[in-house]
Amino acid sequence: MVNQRYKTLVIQAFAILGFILILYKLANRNGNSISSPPNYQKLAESLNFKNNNNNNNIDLTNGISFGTDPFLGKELLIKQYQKANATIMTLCEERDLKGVIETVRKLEDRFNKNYHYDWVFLNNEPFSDEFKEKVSKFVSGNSRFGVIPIEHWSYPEFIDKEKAKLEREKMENEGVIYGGSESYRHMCRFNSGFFYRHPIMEEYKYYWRVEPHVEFTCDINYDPFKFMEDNNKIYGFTITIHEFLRTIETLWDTTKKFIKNNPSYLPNDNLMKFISNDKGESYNLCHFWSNFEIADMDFWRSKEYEEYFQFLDKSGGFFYERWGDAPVHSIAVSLFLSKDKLHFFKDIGYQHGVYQMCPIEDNLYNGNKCFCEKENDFTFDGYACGKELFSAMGWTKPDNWEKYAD
Ligand SMILES: Nc1nc2c(ncn2[C@@H]2O[C@H](COP(=O)(O)OP(=O)(O)OP(=O)(O)O)[C@@H](O)[C@H]2O)c(=O)[nH]1
Ligand SMILES: [Mg+2]
Repeated sequence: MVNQRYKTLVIQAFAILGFILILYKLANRNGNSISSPPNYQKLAESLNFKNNNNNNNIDLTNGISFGTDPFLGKELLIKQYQKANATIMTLCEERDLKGVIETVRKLEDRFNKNYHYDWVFLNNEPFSDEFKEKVSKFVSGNSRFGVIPIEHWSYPEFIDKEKAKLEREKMENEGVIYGGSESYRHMCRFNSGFFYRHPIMEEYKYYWRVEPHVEFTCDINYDPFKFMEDNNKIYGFTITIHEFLRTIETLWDTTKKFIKNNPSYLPNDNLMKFISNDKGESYNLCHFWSNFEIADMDFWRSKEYEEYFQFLDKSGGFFYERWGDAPVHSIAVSLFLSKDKLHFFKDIGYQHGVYQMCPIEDNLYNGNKCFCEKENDFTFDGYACGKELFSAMGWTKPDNWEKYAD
């Protein structure tokens, strides 16, 4: 009898012990939360992420998106991710506060909340503490605020200010957009030849230029900076458009003089066909709309571009006409780069003012949760330069392009 009770007790004890053991195992499998701290490195490796040899970071460019893995935790993945040496950049003024926050919230929502890239704000005047505080709250990376040195935002000594004033008045009377604006000209010249020399920007290689009040209409489920780096791209864009001839009347002749002096700066496989319909005789006014740019600043810092900018600057066209940084950048990348260094971000839905790029291919539109009307896509509009671009690049247009052209 006693023996029987003893046996039952032993069996019960083993059953309880077994039950505790099973519970312990289960707890360990479901989140590592009970006994020991989780080994995320091991977990990540077990999920087959590529290990980056030189720094032991995990390369997730071909992996999952950060927001989707409840097992590893987003923050941890972000910490281990090897980001590109890159920053988002916005040139703006104090009065742009609302538009800046609007833009920041949109790009954070669609992209940067998963990557935490820095965001540099530049101004020709100091930002107030209030502006900095209010904006920083919405940036998931570091917010950095820089004042532009006066020599990057003023008249060089070779400019005749009286002549510049007369030309501005003329353009204003003709109703040319921003024709009478002095600050617009400083802005265009700064964006053409100086932003990448700002001490804060000098710390980075890649930048993504964004403006106040713009829209990002699709999710960006990968890192465009890493894309640029991994694919050796130098200049990325979303929208092409024609320039107003009146603002750049002598830009092409000045460029032709520069080319004549430096023919070796033009690789054979450049994109001259995009900007000229007659092998360089004249400019067809096509350019990449530079309010959106993802690019490698080493190009702007190169000997070729630096000499080109200096040559243009000396001719005075930034002040006597109203040369925009968009045609200047576009001409330079089209002439001095092999065309495979350029990239059309046809998946990044983007709107600036009345023009937008809305992905017209179904897989992109549906896969990236786009919130835009394909009918409004500007790519193949007559005033855009999509047709010139696809032809110059030798690309096949999407099957449905005619449906969205006009
Ligand atoms: N700090 C500063 N930023 C400026 C100034 N003028 C323009 N910007 C910025 O430079 C960029 C381009 O200026 P915009 O006025 O948007 O020029 P735009 O895109 O050609 O013209 P819109 O079609 O009106 O947008 C924007 O990011 C502006 O915030 C200025 O005087 N000071
Ligand atoms: Mg703008």
